[in-house]
This record gives sequence, C-alpha cells and structure tokens, in this order.
Amino acid sequence: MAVSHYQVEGDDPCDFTEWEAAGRTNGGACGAAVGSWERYEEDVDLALSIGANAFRFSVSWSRVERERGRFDDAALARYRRLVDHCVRLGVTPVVTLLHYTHPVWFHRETPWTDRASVPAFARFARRVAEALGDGVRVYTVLNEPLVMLLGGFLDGQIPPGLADPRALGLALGNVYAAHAEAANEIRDVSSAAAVGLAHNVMAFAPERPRNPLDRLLARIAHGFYNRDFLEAFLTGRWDLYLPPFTRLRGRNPDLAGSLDFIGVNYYSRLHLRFPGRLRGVADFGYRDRTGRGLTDNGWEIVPEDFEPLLVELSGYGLPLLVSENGLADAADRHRARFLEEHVAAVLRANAQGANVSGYFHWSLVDNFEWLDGYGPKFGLFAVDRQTMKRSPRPSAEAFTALARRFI
Ligand code: IFM
Repeated sequence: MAVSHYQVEGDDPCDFTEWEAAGRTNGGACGAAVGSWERYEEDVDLALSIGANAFRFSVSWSRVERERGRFDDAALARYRRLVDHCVRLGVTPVVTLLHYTHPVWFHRETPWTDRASVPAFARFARRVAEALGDGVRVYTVLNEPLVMLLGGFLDGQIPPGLADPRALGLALGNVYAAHAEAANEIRDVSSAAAVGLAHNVMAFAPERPRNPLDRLLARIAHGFYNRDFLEAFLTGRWDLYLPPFTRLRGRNPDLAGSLDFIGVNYYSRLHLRFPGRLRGVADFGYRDRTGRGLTDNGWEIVPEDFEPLLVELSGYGLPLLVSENGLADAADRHRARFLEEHVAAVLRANAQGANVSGYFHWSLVDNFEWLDGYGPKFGLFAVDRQTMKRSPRPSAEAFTALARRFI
C-alpha cells in the first residue's frame, strides 16, 4: 500500500504550500490533508486489515529540516515510531526520501540547478537513515524524479516553475548525483538496505495508428520517458533527446550500480499526434481506446500495456517492484476490475521472467492530488475530511481477495 507525506499528513509548509498560495494550482490548498501525521498508525492498521503486508510512505524533508542545517529530532522520531509500528505488525516499511516537495529554503539556497543541492540532499538522506534504523530495509529514494524535473524545469507547472532546457540539464545532473550520494549514505548507515527509485512509466501510442510521424513520436517518447532516463542509473551515462531541439548528455560514474531494484509507477497511456497545435512537436492526451471508460481524472485504463512494459524493464536485470498503481474513481465503478487486471498483468510478466517482487496500490486513502487538489479520489478508503474518518470502498474487498491469493 502506498501513500506520500504531503498528500496525507497535513500542515507542512513547503515549496508546494507556497505554490498553492500563489494560485498556481487548480485545486486549492492542501491544508490539513487527511490528518495522517496524527493517524499514521491507524493507516497502517487499515492497510493490514485489508491484507497488505507492506506500507510505502515518504519522509517530509521540510518537516525534518525546516531550517537549513537544523534537523528536527521530534519529526524524525515520529517517522521512527511509524517504522516501529510497521515492524511490530510484520508490515514492511518502504521509505521514499523525496516525493515532490522541498523545504522552502531549498530553491533559494541550494536549488537543483546548483551543485550544492547534492550534499544538501545526501545529508538529509543520512539523517533519515540514521533515525529510522535497521527496521527499514527498502528505500525508493526518489519518487518520479523525471516527472519532478519536467514539471519543475520544462513545463513550469510545479516548483520551482521554470521553463528552461538549460536549467533542466543542470538539475538533471544534480538529481542523478543526489540519488547516487544518498544511496551511498543509506548503504553506509544500513548495509542491509535495498536502494531503488520509483520511476513513473507511461504507455505511449500513436493517436493515428498508421501515421508514420505519430508512430515515430510514440517511439521517441517511450525511449526518452521509460528507458533513457532510467538507464543512466545503470550505466552512469545519459543522452536524452527531447524533440525538437533539446539534448541532455552527461555522465556520473557513481550512478552506475546505485540501484538494487527498479520501482515502477504505472497508471495509463498517452496518445501522441503530430504536429503539436498547442506547443511543441506533438499533442498528447488520453483516449478510451480499450472501451473500459476513463478514470475520474480522464486517464485511460490499459492493463494490457503494463505487461510488456514490465517485461521490457526486466531486461535491465534488476528486480522490479510495482511502487504505485491505481486510479481516481470516487464511485468505485472501475477499481476492483482495475486491480484484478493489473495484478494479472504482473503475473503474466513474471511468467515471462520479469521478477516483479511486490505490488503497491495507490492509494490507501483519498488524498491531496497536487494541482487537482482533493478532486480525484484514489483511495481504497474514502475519507470524510471533516471528521477524518476512513471508510472502505467496496473495492477494498477485491484487494483483500488478491492479497489472500498472492501473499
Ligand atoms: O498522486 C500521485 C503520486 O504523488 C505520484 N504518482 C502518481 C499519483 C497519482 O497521480
């Protein structure tokens, strides 16, 4: 089961809070979220009650280091209690160190475009690993770093809100280096820990299946988004092409060998059409080509593309973990079938040798969905945000049935 700090904890001033205050989101302020800072143990109990045996959460950098260089022992101790609770119940804690948000000082003092970001992140990683101790055996250090980089440095949709390919290139190199150094720190503190990342993977299709340019763009998007960015973690070298004119190249020998496993966040498929009418070389969007209907936030449901993606990524020779998979579905019309079909895709991939060793559903509870606020409902449990009461949706039973079969 997966959650992330900002989306559930509440009252955590950080760069995203400033973004909300500046009116840069469509969905309003995060505010109290769903109160998990006070309810994490209850949330783990809920996950266990429906059959989960692992709990993926993230540590809030802004809580732990609200002021640069001053670590908050009480915040670290709170996460330690969460880990201890998981361990006591036999639920494996899986910890992410950067799930989109940063302390307010970060973009001002040590932004990703500056090499100083690397030791800043590595120091935070070490402090967290020391505080959480050996109870944590699995780290997905960065969550969806490519989404963070494209959104923050090319699209300008999330902090720091830049649209500058040069800044993107600098930030990319430093994010890679930060991962490598954080991996070293974690392994130094906790030699048994497995280190990975949670990589957002998309299926890409040509909008017009016979159009050669749409097909070419879908191939380029797949290479760039699903493979080339990830391969740098294995080879220590990157050469990323973003049509029409952006090429990002670099190397960092410390990056090679910095992963013990690859976490895969999979949700949907994008259809590409040349030329882009709005901007760039292509328009891309979701279409209901499988006839299953779109999710509440308009995403296509495509379990059939999950299997080949997993098989392809398994070619890198590392174990895979499905670190997120889920959908926005307030009425719970699609979720049970979505779960069953995606787990079936994992099993088929494994039958072809993919070595997927776990599945995390996104999400345990409804939560704050970034730019879209509290609109999309991803939870197996609905949350009444007045009382913070969690109530299972019917699909929680489908999750339990799968957990009984496969755990
Ligand atoms: O809610 C997000 C999560 O923070 C990162 N992966 C995708 C989810 C659904 O959009």
